[in-house]
Amino acid sequence: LNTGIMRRREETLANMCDERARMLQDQFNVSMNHVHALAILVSTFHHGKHPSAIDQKIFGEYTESTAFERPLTSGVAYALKVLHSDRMHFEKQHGWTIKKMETENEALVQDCIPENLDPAPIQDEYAPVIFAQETVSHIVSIDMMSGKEDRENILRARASGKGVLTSPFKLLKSNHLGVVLTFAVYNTNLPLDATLEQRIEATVGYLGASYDVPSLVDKLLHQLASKQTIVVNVYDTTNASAPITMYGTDVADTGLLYISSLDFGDPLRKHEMHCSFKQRP
Ligand code: WA2
Repeated sequence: LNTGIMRRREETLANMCDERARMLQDQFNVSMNHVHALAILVSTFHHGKHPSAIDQKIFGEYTESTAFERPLTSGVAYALKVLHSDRMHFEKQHGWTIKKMETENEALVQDCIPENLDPAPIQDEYAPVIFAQETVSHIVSIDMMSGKEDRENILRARASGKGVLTSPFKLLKSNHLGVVLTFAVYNTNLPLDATLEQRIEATVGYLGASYDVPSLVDKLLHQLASKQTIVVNVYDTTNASAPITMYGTDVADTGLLYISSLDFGDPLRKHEMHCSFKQRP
């Protein structure tokens, strides 16, 4: 093949890949900003108003009718920070016990039927979900600190005051890998240089969004009608020597490969989009 054609082919791949990566990153950024705004909404109208102006019904309706503002998310939910000393009072008030995410029986956890879940064992503190968008109503009453990825996200969110992302993991009631975005909700306006202790003390809850990456990226790529031309894979490359596939299936290399960088706003996580042509020239 002549080098001019080769160069054009490389350029086409780079442009297509960068365009898709930018679209994914922009849509992620848009929804991240809206999840942040939801955290402020909960702070203002649930914690900042007595009595609270938000209950499950209002949260469910509001988040469902604003879902179009959060592309790529499969649902949002709010978990409360509950110390062990407040557990009894909390459970009596809500009329249910705080549930554990992990049980001996993996199948039952994935089904996520609350009656099948065990009560959370005694811990210093819990993060039970009290409000949820209809699409993730199955996580209401589950202690989010009892799941490894969710727990790490909660601890990092409240320590940083920023939106934080998990590594890809299998979400409840889903057969796909997904990621969770978390913002901490505080009961005071913390100074930018607040200490970790101040941040933990001021934390009242956690607003989180789940992203079912494969189905949502699929939807995005379909809008571009190029699925016949290029193969797209998205990776979490936080651990450079062990990338995790978030989207796509590793297919036979057709020679040309182009890598676009992706920035999902959490400096601790690294992501990349890998593109190649489906057919050799
Ligand atoms: N949301 C939906 N499905 C999940 C999940 C989750 N976490 N974890 C596992 N499957 C309420 O960070 C607080 C949402 C967690 C937020």
